[in-house]
Amino acid sequence: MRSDNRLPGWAAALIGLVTGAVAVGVSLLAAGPVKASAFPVVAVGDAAVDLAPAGLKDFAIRTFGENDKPVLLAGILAVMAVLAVAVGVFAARDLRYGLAGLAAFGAVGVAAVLTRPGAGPADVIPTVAGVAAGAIALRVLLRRASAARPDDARPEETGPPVMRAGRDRYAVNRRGLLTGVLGGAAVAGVSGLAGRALSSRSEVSAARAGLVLPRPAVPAEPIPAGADLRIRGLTPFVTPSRDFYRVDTAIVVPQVDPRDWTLRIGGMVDRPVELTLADLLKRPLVEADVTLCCVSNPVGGPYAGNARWLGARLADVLRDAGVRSGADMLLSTSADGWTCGTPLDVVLDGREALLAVAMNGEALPVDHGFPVRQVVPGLYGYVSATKWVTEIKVTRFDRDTAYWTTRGWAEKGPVKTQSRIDLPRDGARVPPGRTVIAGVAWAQHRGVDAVEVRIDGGPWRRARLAEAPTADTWRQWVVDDWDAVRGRHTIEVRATDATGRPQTARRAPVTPDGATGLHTVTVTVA
Ligand SMILES: Nc1nc2c(c(=O)[nH]1)N[C@H]1C(S)=C(S)[C@@H](COP(=O)(O)O)O[C@H]1N2
Ligand SMILES: [Mo]
Repeated sequence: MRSDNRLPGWAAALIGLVTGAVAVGVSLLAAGPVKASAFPVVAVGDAAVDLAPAGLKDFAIRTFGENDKPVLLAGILAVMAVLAVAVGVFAARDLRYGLAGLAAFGAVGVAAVLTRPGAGPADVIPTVAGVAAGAIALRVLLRRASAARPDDARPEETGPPVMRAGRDRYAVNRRGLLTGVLGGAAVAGVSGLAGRALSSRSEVSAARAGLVLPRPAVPAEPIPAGADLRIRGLTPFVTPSRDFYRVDTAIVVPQVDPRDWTLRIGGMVDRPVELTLADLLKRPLVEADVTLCCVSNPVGGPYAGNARWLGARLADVLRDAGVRSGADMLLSTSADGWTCGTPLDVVLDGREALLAVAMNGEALPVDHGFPVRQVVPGLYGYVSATKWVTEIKVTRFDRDTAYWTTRGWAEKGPVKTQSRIDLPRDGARVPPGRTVIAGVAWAQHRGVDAVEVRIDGGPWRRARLAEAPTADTWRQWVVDDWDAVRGRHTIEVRATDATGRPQTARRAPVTPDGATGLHTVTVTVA
């Protein structure tokens, strides 16, 4: 199989790239009807997220924000492109080397796919199909491109004329290569697009659209008119679902069919139960306004949002199962295997800890945990807000650990009091005169009692607080009597919670249990 007609490097590289593209396209097509996590590129990405050191998540969020996943996927594709070029170059020497390289690719893909939670044997099909298609493409492309040198041309060969590269050593059948490359690119493109279409025309979004939500047995009070100061540029009191921040480890979010969904509750309980969605919707549903925030939110950062949730009380569901004494933690697991440890006493203390089915009057968006997620006021998301939740084990902190706590984050994650300046923006230029300073502050479940602002290190001045329906949401605040004079000015904010504790000015990083410090912006008045 050794070829005497060495292809020029560029041709071998091109063949490798097209081979890789065919493999990726065909595996995406094969994964379409299976599931996203069986697409090896995504599986490798998911595995990389899980294996990455804790500091890297933090770095990724800080650097790329909510684009961290597209950036990771682009990185993986770039690495694959380099490896594909290598496959092409080796295959040009000897097809067997190229095939061995493809097989190694496939082995990594199969390993990644099989280590995904809930993976079954059928999940390797997309990888195997992709590698097989890649192998065929590699063979065909090499055949088409390799031109027989005139001295060893066999008589029956009647193909297009042999083009010889400048240096005599290399020969390439350019037309054969070109048509092969175009054909390969077409196969890759069509199968990739078809695969994407298959997976996005998902039954889950149709089922979500068809879900009929019961009326709340315990409706929330209407949001007071004074909760939203309606100042342009100020974060609205209710975050529209499409603008709600998203933080999770899923590269492609789990598609959970509500008809198959169940929630198993076991561990230290008297009566393990398994609820269907219909069971859950039969329970009295409670509506609650709750502000969620992420422990990875830097001071002044965007990872907080406020929504009206509808769900069953988690405490009632647990009481039905009969929690045994000695338990102090709920270990919840999502459909994609992510886990979360929530302090049991917090869930049972009477606050509106929910198994939520709706957000802002609609079934949960798939990105935010459809069909069911946890919402617990007063705890950071990583210890409370399990999306796509499928299992809750009643257990103990000294027996079980969860996804982030095994990666250096604190076991318990009570939300720290925070305040943020939305207006004026950091670095803004504003004209002299009356200038509005406004933002939001949160101390979920304790409530915000005061917000103060200080300019250029001067005296603290009280901000006017907007109303808040409960202690579980953030509060808007405004200072509207600042007479800004020309020059550069620094504005700081601090909140005091309803227990009377002012927010600490001491700066702490997000790890291990949430950032502290005062949000500070600098503006130029000119
Ligand atoms: N299944 C699952 N649920 C999860 C996470 C996750 O990675 N996987 N991340 C948690 C974290 S860290 C936060 S801050 C919240 C964010 O919820 P949101 O994406 O709806 O804003 O979800 C929590 N629930
Ligand atoms: Mo988070």
